[in-house]
Amino acid sequence: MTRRIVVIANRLPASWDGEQWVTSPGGLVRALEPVLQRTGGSWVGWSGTAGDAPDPFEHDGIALRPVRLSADELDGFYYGFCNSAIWPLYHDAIVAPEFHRHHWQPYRSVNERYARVAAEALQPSDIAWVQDYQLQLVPGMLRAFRTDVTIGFYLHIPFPPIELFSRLPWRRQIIEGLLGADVLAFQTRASVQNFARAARRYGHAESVGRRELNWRGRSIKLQRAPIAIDTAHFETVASSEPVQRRAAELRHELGDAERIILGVDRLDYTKGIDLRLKAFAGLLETNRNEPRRYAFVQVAVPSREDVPAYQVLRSDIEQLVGRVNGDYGQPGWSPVSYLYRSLDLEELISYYVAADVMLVTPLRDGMNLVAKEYVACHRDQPGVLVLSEFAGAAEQLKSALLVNPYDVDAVTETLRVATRMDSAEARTRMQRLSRTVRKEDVFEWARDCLAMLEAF
Ligand code: ADQ
Repeated sequence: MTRRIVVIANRLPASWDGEQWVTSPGGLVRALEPVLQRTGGSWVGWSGTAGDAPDPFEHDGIALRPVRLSADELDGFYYGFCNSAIWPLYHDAIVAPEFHRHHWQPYRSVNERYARVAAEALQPSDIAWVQDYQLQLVPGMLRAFRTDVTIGFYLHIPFPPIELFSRLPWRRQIIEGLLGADVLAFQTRASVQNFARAARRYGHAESVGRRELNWRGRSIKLQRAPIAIDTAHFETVASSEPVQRRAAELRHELGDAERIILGVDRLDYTKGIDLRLKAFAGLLETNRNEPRRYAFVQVAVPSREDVPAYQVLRSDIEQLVGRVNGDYGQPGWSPVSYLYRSLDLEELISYYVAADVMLVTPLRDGMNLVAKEYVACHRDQPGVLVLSEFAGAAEQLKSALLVNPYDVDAVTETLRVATRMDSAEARTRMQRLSRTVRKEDVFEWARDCLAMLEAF
């Protein structure tokens, strides 16, 4: 990789903790940091604080270019269009998407601001790499400002089937915005196909084979590039002495239940936390004679607390936790432990290590990194992954127990199988999963994506 890369994402890769800039956790930053440092690249994004943006500055060897967002823009662009229209629409309309002109207008103007800041940061022959659903108009806008750079776009969430996408009042503008890119990359084959169909219908693009479009005289490549994790890091931390000790402690704190089942998600209606709790209640119901055999831990990270649908979800889930514990608990013991907070990485990994069964049952998910993280933490220790068919990860993690998360009885039955699986089968399945997450880690993902852009 020799060309300079400018990443354009909703957020900068660092946030202000009141005293200093701290690098944000997560695989994307971890994978891209070394490439950006080596090629003298930069990153365009919002700092996380509404109001005036800080001047451009350097952090960890990367030039950061903050984009200004006012509190009003944040309401219309981020909470409004991004998270009340696009997010639900692209996730199967699990919650009804809200389409408002007063959200679309700030989406457009904020996208234009990102494109302008990026255009200033770019030099001839650079690669501009735009990230995710918040910035779908940026590729087209950027192309209007700069014709001397290569433009890539990566969608972290699913691209929906045309039957859903066609509801969007601004579907043509979104398609034309995305078609400004030279390479459009998605998590799954299904998303690639969905996008190609929408581009033909609403952008009048022509397909040239399965992975290329022709649009207004330009060739546009479509790529399937499932995102991944820093597998080696998770493996190392999981086998470290403090984590092993903490995992044993957690098992004890959970009443030394025979089987510990774990769910870890941002608190989001796409994650299927409510149906999962009902499935666990089904397992308890059929095992009333062994009340303390199973413990279920649900860790939920606070998310988008200003969006009404998320407030309703939180209270629904809390009621459900109360009901299951009321129905099946005993004095001094509750079958569901519910933690509404973010955990630091070491503590999160201790939970992964402690869990016999990981229950990942989103109703729709672009990829789901939690599933991959659990596998990485169980390379040398028993564990069973139950995974929704509707997570992008299911295209790769075929040796998991795959379930339809809407079928509560089937999830209960799968949980029963998972909690009783003999250790030889569990080991074989985990070894296969482990090979996949080792081979296809986040560094491989970044290499794949950037190689495609570099070749353009
Ligand atoms: P998310 O919807 O946030 O991501 P996911 O892929 O599971 O979903 O990533 C969540 C990340 O948050 C994981 O790395 C996990 O470790 C971390 N996390 C979860 N719970 C935590 C907790 N309690 N404390 C601390 N950290 C926690 C979006 C898309 C996904 C896609 C990713 C990446 O919705 O489909 O996989 O982007 O592209």
